[in-house]
Amino acid sequence: MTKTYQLTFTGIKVFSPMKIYDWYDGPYPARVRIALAEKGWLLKTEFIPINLWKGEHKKNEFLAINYSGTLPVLELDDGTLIAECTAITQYLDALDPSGALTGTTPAEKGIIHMMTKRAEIEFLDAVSVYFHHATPGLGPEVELYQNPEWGNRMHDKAIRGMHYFNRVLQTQTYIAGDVFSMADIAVIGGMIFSALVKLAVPAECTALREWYSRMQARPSVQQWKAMVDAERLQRKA
Ligand code: GTS
Repeated sequence: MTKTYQLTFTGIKVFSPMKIYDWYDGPYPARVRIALAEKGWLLKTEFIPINLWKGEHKKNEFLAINYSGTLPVLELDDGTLIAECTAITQYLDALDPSGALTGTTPAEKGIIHMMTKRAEIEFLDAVSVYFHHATPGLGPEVELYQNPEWGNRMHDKAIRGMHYFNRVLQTQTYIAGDVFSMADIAVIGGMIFSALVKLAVPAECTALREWYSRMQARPSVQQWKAMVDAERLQRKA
């Protein structure tokens, strides 16, 4: 049985820490960390580092945890493993429907799902393929196959994606409409990855830039950033 919430003798539900396998400054892990922060659970979560730069995510030990060899992965108290940022976010939302990140009405749920998928396909995943194929990526020990032509195509796709989301944001406040959602978090992941690989947001994408400034001011994003900065400092020391 999942014991993420436990009922105490006073009848008050208390939080039992969740376990997440991730790498502290990764853009996909950022999506789940920001979702956790939105719910006020970031500092109550246990993070187990899987070092991407050493290729730990491709070792058999981790592949037994996630067949896809990617981060993040959520492990529940009973050993249940949930990979994929969208699936993890959906799980968190089901625990706390009050701050819905995945929608409340059927239409909202459908649109948020669609825009999240679009954020991945058209932007975030494209930036990721660019990183792994057209740049040194995680280094020669980890990147055993690279296809720079494919990577560069994905670079162009990501830029097209930025223009698409810029158009979306010219007529609405958030990626999936008028409420902040998992779709915004997916595009934030794309922006974080773009910054890491020095993929600049085109100057003419003013709506996207303005939206990102608003997102960066959000307490959840600031909390994620503070956590990453603290760990970066700690690792340097
Ligand atoms: N579809 C997956 C999800 O949404 O969770 C993709 C996860 C993913 O690609 N995660 C990255 C990864 O494991 C983590 S990070 O690059 O953002 O830090 N990449 C390693 C690799 O070799 O692809």
